[in-house]
Amino acid sequence: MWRIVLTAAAAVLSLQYGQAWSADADVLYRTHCAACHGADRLGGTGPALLPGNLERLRKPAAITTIAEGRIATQMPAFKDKLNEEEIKALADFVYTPLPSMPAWGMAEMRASRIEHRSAASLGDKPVFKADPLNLFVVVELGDHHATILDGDKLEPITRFPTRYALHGGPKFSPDGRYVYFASRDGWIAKYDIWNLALVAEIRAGINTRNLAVSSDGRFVMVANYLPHTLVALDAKDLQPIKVIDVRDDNGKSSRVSAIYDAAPRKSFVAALKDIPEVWEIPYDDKAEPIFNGMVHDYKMGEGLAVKGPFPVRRIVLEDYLDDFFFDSRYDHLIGSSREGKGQVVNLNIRRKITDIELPGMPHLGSGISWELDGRPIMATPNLKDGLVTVIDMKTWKTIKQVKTLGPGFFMRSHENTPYAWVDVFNGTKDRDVIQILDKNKLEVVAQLRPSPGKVAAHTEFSRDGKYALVSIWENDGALVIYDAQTLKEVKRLPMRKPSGKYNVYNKITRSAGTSH
Ligand code: DHE
Repeated sequence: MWRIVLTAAAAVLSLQYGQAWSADADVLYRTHCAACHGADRLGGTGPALLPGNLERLRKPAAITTIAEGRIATQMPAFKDKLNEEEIKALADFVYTPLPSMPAWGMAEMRASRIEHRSAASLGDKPVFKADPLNLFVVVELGDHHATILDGDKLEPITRFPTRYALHGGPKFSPDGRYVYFASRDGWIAKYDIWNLALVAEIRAGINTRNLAVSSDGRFVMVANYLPHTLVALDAKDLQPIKVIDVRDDNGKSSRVSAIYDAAPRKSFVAALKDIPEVWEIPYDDKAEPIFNGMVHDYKMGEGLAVKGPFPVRRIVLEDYLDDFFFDSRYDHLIGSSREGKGQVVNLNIRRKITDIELPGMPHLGSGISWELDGRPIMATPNLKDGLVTVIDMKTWKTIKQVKTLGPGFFMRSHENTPYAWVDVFNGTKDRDVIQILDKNKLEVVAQLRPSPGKVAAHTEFSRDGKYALVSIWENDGALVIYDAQTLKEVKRLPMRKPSGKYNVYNKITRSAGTSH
């Protein structure tokens, strides 16, 4: 019965808005897509499915995506469940504009904000005995919780519920006391680790990418897919300070691929998904907006000139950036598009300085760097090919493509270990393996299978590099802790699909072996 009602309602809507999709598309969407992409198509664990968000995906490619699934994402293939006509109807449906787009500006954000604890009610010493810098925050996607783990005793201190579907690395305040989380549906949460207490939450977007915390601890900047905005929050209490409309000179708006804090530059750096530009946004109070080297009084939104906090310095490129990585001084940004084109952008002279060979769809957000024979090098796993690409960061040439058992997602190391650990779970086989690369020989020298048959993913090291923690990425999963030198298992803690884990010290000191 409900199917008939829904179908009839969809037909009425379809006629009302003159849309191209058939009534059944609405039902198909609710049955197969809504759980991940949201009943309203505004995104959930999967991205929003709206014409504005699908600009870089032409309709034939969307049809292939629905049929075959999408590499490096949780998007499954539907060709065994849906016939060609149904797949086409769904593609038409997602390219149809919504009758009206929900607004998510200052007013909506302010109304969503929850202050759980006032600063005055929180003590300024840790309420536990463990080393506050050798803690791990472990995100458990299975039941949307996070665990705070003592990195010396390797025991959980507390476990608490999080918002639904956290994604990207949680980011720490410079002293390591607070951690900030972002969920795919836009919720930003501030948690006081010393007091084991949630401080505040705000919904900063409808479909959010990630967040960055300024190196002076004053600001949180949120990158959104929907709306096309960057949102600056006060790191103290998550009050919204400014919404930056993300548009080019012609008014074309864009999703934000990701935002990072470039600490030595005292600025945030954002890459845009639908406009080939990188934006640098200084949080130094005296900064001026600059456009390709010129001070630029640039217009955005309703045509307001942007002065004051968070001026935008724009660098125009020839190609989009989906994923990127920085050198240790944040002079260079190494970026790639999902199509596999790599480029190096010098942030000081504000232009691309060279193209770079990155064929296997690198996951640069997971790249790491170290010194080889006195030269800085970077290494990145690839989402499409079973390769770790190693690049000389002086010449920007590929030194080696190290063959792995399959395409990987995350690569991690530590200053005190000669090894880099890489997972290979983005392929179809050997997804339970972690491979160990020798950082000097640039060869795979060992492999671990922590739970045969179960996906093994994402490594993070303890503060001193003594232990390496690996996730068993299953609902009845675990954190498997290895001695990083002997590669022997030390301990196993049951967890619910632990995804990323983040060591406070390694993050706030910007260890070259991990993401920042
Ligand atoms: Fe992530 C980090 C992009 C899919 C788990 N992922 C990041 C970051 C980016 C990114 C830009 C760095 C943000 C940061 O740390 O602030 N991720 C993407 C994608 O474009 C991609 C391929 C498609 C998408 O759905 O958005 C993608 N990511 C996934 C997953 O399917 C994963 C495996 C499961 C999930 O949670 O959705 C996943 N991504 C992660 C994790 C990190 C991450 C655990 C943080 C790693 C770290 O150590 O910092």
